[in-house]
Amino acid sequence: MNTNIHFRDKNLHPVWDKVQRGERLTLQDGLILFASPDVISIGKMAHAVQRMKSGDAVYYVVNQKIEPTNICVLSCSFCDFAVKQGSPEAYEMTVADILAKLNSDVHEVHITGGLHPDWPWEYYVGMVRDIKKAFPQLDVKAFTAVEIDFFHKKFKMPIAEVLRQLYDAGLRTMPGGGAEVFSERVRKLLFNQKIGAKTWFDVHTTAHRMGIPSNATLLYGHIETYEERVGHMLRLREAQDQTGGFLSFIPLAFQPGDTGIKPKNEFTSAIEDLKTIAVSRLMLDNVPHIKAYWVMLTEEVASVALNFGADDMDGTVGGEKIAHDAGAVSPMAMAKEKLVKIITDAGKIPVERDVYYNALNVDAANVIGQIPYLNSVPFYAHFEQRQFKMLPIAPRRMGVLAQKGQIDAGLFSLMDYFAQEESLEAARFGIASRDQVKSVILLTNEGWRGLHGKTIGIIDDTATSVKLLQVLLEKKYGVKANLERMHAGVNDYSRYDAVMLIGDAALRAVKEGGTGFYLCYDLAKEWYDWQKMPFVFAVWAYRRTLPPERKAELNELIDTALQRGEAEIETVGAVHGRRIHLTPEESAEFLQGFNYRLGDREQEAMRLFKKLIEEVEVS
Ligand code: V47
Repeated sequence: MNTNIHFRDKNLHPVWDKVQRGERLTLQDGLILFASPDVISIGKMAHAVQRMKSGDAVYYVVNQKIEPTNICVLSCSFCDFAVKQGSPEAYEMTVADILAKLNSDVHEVHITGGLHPDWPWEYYVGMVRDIKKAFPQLDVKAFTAVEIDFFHKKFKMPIAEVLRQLYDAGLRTMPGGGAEVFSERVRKLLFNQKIGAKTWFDVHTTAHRMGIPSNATLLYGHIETYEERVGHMLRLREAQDQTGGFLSFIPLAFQPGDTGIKPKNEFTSAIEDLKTIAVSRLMLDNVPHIKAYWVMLTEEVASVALNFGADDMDGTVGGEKIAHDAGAVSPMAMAKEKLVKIITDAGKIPVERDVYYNALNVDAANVIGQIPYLNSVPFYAHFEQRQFKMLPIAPRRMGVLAQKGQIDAGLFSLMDYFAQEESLEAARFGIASRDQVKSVILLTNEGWRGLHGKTIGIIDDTATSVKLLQVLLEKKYGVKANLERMHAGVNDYSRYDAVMLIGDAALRAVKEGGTGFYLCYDLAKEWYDWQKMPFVFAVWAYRRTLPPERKAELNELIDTALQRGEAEIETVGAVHGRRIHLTPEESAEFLQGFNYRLGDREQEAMRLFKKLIEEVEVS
């Protein structure tokens, strides 16, 4: 990490050393962070981690919050939203009321509400199904673990069955609410009728295993201690190690309102909010995104949080009531243009996303697409950005954004470069195998020829490796199989006869196993054994319309960064590698398997592959 921090609090030194080495922080480290007055240094550490994970990207989604009813069988003391049936403030929405709040610009609908004593199961399933039918472009993020557990008990169905029926109706992710604080002490005092940590985790991990990713929240700033806050993060980190299904963590600042827990105007301070965001980023090393939920933080604090570890602003959030009923002073919704401006003003790239954090649109100049895998680290570790901004993005998505003219340069998947040769100019840098790579793999229990007519799950990220697989299947082995893309979060492979993984996901599967398959084919090795050629996976390319001096500058920046990266090939991947559980030696050995400069043999290999894919496409 190329961040210099001048610590005022010397107690933070050992914590920073650990962060730089990619080592995990402990409960004690978390407490040191919360106890420290050196908020700026904590923010800088968190920002360095944020940049390693998300580059300059800050995500948002055009979303609508729907709270179908405020009638709730529970009475949690921190909640000013819920009322009892018959109360003058009670409301109930019909599906028609809900549909009237949505439109074709919305990408995500976030549904949570009170636990209604009378509504039938079919109402909930029908709500999701009807929303999806009326607005197919929209992704449904619905029902907290508290609601799922309520359905499980009320309708006498196992949790997995509740989730399966909702998934079949169109639910794709779950929100992170209802976690509050994973502390029995706090639960007994503030929400003793509500589910505890065990049930919350049971619901989320069941969802993850079914391919439904989710978020996690922490309600802070009421009666909890720092130890309870950090303990909460550690429990989440542990669960994430098991399933990998949490997409984002959202610290929710307590809004006192009329709850009586704190005086009405005793909001959390901006310092407390920023510290909590930063500590979350530092503790939760395995959670991809930290959300600055502007509704509860205020727009001003949320915008500063974008340099304190947060890389997600949630979204436009039309229709929110839970926080506003408890006195939140933020507006009821934010225009997309305003979100974009806040993110731009923070020096970041506004990235409009879907529920899985796939980038749909970026709205900035001088954006460089960055492949977020270990194999690309030698390009980026010493890349001096100057006026450029970095967007880590899966190879296939980078191609889509380049096609829209939203990316100026990047390490493109070879197939995307082939498809856009007219608008993209290649440099002589890229990622090529020598013989094997270990990070483009086919996992199966069949030999190659046994895969004829079978279904192969394909990781969603890939543009080129999927073509390499097709070429190998059809031209090398004479086999035709059904290739089916798996969406993000799928880690139950039992319905596939084989799966193809790339990048860090492949490296982890090779190292840790547990995929249910015992054969592992390295596609680069398969190619090499067949053609005695390297395989080019990715190529650096620039938009042809970039001014020549900009292209020359980029060429020089890449070359200089790569010279340093290659000189340090033994160590440059150690921190990234540790995140995916590789030892520094394993990371070094892995990186040594690539050529990063594309010479004549690589050019020849590219031409050969192009010819073969044309033949496969024709046949
Ligand atoms: O679980 C209730 C909290 C949560 C108050 O997953 C309060 O993307 C502050 O979970 N002050 C619901 N918070 C909101 C939520 C959420 C929000 C944004 C994004 C996502 C996501 C999830 O609101 C509840 C509870 O923890 N809450 N009352 C209050 N007075």
